[in-house]
Amino acid sequence: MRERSLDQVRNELHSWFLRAYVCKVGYYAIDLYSGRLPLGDEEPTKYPTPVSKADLEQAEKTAKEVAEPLRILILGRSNAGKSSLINALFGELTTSTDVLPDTTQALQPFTLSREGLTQALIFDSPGCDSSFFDDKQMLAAAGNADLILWISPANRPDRQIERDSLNALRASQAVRMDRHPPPLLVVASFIDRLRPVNEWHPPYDLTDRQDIKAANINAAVRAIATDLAVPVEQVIPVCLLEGKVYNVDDTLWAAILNHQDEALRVRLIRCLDARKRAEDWVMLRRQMAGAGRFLLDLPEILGKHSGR
Ligand SMILES: Nc1nc2c(ncn2[C@@H]2O[C@H](COP(=O)(O)OP(=O)(O)OP(=O)(O)O)[C@@H](O)[C@H]2O)c(=O)[nH]1
Ligand SMILES: [Mg+2]
Repeated sequence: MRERSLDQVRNELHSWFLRAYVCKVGYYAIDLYSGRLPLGDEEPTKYPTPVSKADLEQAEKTAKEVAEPLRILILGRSNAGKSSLINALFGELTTSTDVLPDTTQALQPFTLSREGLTQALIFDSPGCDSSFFDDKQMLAAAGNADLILWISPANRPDRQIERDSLNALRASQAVRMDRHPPPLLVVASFIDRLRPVNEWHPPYDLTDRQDIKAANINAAVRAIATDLAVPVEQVIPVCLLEGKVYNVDDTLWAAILNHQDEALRVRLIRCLDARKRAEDWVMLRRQMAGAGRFLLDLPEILGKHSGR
């Protein structure tokens, strides 16, 4: 009798494991051969992911049902002009800036709606060299970003801190084979502080070698591109000082829009990943429920067989 009961349990377990196994294999086979196409019919960006939903609530203080926003992350060292860039993009005072470092002490989302740009969440951040923002926090924020704007002050040639942070960022992106790294634009701020310091007569033609200020801006852009290992055309020189803002609404904005398609692809893969995680949880829950039901039924099954 005991042997027969054990046989029965073994058979039940065997078929349960087999079912779970077929389920899992089927799931990953679809995932693999469909090139990570969504398993459902719905557009994966139609609703915000849980992380964006929380950020939208923080930014808007209301819970609206909107599509997944494009997530733009501003990074850079302390006092680089990260918050000033937010204000320049919004055209009004949106976040605090100060000559003292560590003015921004936490990641702060803002909703950004501009013509030509998909509804976006733009994140101000503390400096990458600040005690308020360690590498882990920076990498987590970058892992959820579709476009990164790295602010580098043109008048500070000591860029090792920035290079180290960017290297950490690139290393973390390199190991994520399932994700596409977000495009990175470098915004060279403080160009008004380049020599001759007292001269400020924009617009500047960077190809004009006779103009010392323009030549110095050009040299700083090239130095930043080399120091941070980015293509020179991805470095945009700007001035972000309130009242003196230069090159943001035209050149920087055009560069952001130029990278929008790539950023939207990053958003799609990010949403597919979020959906897959959610589906994994649903499947795990289902399997746990199935296993629970089987274990609950087990005494009855055993009783039936022992009574036979
Ligand atoms: N001259 C000049 N000043 C700038 C420029 N960008 C920012 N500033 C000034 O630099 C100071 C620091 O700017 P923030 O925007 O607060 O810099 P941040 O990167 O947000 O700094 P933290 O939040 O402390 O990390 C402020 O006083 C700004 O007005 C610029 O392009 N030129
Ligand atoms: Mg700030």
